[in-house]
Amino acid sequence: MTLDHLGIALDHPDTARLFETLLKTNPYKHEVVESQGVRTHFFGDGGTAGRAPKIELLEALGPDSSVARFIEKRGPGLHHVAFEVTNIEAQMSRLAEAGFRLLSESPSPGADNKRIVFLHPKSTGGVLVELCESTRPAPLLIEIPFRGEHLAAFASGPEHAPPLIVLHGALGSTALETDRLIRHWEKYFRVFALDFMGHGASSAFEKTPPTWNDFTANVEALIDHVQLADAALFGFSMGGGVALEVARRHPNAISRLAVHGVNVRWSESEVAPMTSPMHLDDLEGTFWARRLAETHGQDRWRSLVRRMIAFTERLPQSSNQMTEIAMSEIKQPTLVSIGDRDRYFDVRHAVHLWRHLPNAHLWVIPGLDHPIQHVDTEAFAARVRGVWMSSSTG
Ligand code: CMX
Repeated sequence: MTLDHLGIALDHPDTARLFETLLKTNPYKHEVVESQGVRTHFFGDGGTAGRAPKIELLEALGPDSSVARFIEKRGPGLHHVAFEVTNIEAQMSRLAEAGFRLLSESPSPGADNKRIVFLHPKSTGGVLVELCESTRPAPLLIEIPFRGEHLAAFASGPEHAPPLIVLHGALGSTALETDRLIRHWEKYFRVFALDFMGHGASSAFEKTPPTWNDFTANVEALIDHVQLADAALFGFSMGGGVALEVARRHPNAISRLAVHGVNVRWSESEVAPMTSPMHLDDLEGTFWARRLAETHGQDRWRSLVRRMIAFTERLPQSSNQMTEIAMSEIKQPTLVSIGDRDRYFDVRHAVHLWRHLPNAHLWVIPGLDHPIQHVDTEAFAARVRGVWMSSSTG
């Protein structure tokens, strides 16, 4: 059993804002769970397996909701503690036998794609305890041979749904960054999410610092391996730059595009603030170092950071800048989105890109910083899908 989330009952919807300020992020999703009589707001890692516990803010939908009764009796505040389990029925039998009072005989649907059951607080020392089990099938791992090693891609969603390729950013991975969006998109698409070479579940590829061409070749290997045609393509940050180049080279494979937090024309002064937090001496022992070790492997992350510093330092070279002619060759409908508080990229880059792409929409998101973890997942994923659905591919 691992701690999955803490439930906090709100007596006023505005309290959700307090948590946005406190945690310095937006909820990654909002969800109404009619069967529990609540509206929920989730903060944290987007439900990525093995990550830090989440915070679930609970608003009662009406006076009959158990959350409304709780607030009436005890006031707002900590409402329940939820543990993730892998076999909820087995845990229920074990706990019933041990004398705990279960509030239902079988699990019911809860928020965040979970089956849930509660233990009465009178049998758990005055704390309402929830057990929850994820109902999402694990994505299928595809190992793609590439230059003597392998790339990892994760397939999920209905097999015959339209294909969608999803690309993460530099030093990120599917699990760390894009998985939370995929949980929305996999209801509508057959999603293929790639971990770039050296990143996440892909092999280390330690020999040389990678180039844009190498990362583009990673996506081409996925397209060839799965035989993709007419696919949508989403890329975040570095993945967005790669997505643009893949779309330019392969108009038959890629039919629509969305890029978020992207830049394709760097100056020296923009590169410096990107590389300075990556220096290993300063990184050791930090939260980010722990995240990098979890994401890319304890024995691999330092070497990846070194190679990505070298990659980033070369970005201002003219061969790494996307020309306006190249932009004009990307004919697919494209959504270009960026936060107006992006710590790395000026909004003007997104505007420049939008102006030179022949068929693009621009979406500047107020108050949003660079990390994809900061987007309101459900609203963002729905908007991207909406633009894809309404775009004409001519
Ligand atoms: N934590 C601690 N104690 C709680 C509690 C909570 N969240 N909710 C109620 N209690 C206490 C009450 O204070 C009361 O104690 P006293 O008798 O000492 O005053 C006792 O439990 C019984 O409470 P009650 O108001 O008479 O309420 P009910 O028995 O009708 O319901 C409970 C209590 C826990 C069974 C009910 O709230 C319940 O079924 N909860 C589970 C469902 C739920 O909370 N859903 C919302 C979350 C949804 C989600 O996460 O998706």
